[in-house]
Amino acid sequence: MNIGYILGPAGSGKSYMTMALHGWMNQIGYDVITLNLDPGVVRLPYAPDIDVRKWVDYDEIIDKYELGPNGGLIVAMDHVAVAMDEIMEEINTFGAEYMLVDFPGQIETVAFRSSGAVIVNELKRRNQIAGLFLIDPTLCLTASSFISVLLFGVSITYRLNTAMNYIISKADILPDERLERIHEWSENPDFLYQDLLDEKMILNAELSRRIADIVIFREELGQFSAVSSESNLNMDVAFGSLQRNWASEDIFP
Ligand SMILES: Nc1nc2c(ncn2[C@@H]2O[C@H](COP(=O)(O)OP(=O)(O)OP(=O)(O)O)[C@@H](O)[C@H]2O)c(=O)[nH]1
Ligand SMILES: [Mg+2]
Repeated sequence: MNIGYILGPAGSGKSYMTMALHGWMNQIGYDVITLNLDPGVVRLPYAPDIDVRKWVDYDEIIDKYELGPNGGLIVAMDHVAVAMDEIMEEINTFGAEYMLVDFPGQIETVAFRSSGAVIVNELKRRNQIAGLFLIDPTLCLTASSFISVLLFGVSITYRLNTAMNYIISKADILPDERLERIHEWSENPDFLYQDLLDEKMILNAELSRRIADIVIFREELGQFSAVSSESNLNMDVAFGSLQRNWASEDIFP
């Protein structure tokens, strides 16, 4: 099975992207299912085929262990990890060719904890994995915020050890000139560096320079295509980037 992780900071549009890409793939005729990996989510814009909430009761965990929202999610993800055998069994009953995984808003609970490693390793067993890392347009308004979110994405990618494409979400609310500038940044780190200097981000100019060089390593991060779950803009591009990474996993297992 080819598995697509849908990742990104809180509120970046993961669940809507899961819904939109699933709808788009279905329409083309692909055999695709969805997995909700967020035990704490209250409302989803789509009906997941597999939902970890079937195995884990977030509210009960919070009450039982007297935890706050983040502590509750951490313990809930531990419970998801324990249930992974059963969850994989249910996933396999579909016999689908593709699966999209809607990650929790608090990605750290997956990326930075051992229960997350158990979950992603189970998913990876005998399957090809590729990811889409969503960047909210509000984080593309300045060079420093863009670099910050890319560093976060690189950190998550590094932890998950998964091929990843970085895409801009909610393109329908992104002005054309902003998109233009992002493309210039992605073509040439000098532009990004220049905008950092214009922002007076010169506390450590050499560090900024090096970071700009690292995050704008195009072959690694993709071309920052902009997608919209509202208008379905560039769903084909997002799918194409997943497919390229699934195919290369076939070649380099
Ligand atoms: N205009 C516009 N809004 C969007 C788009 N995708 C998502 N949104 C809005 O962004 C908000 C967050 O979207 P979600 O898909 O729930 O984001 P998420 O990353 O799953 O959020 P968490 O799981 O809580 O981290 C919602 O209010 C959506 O309506 C889009 O393509 N265009
Ligand atoms: Mg979500």
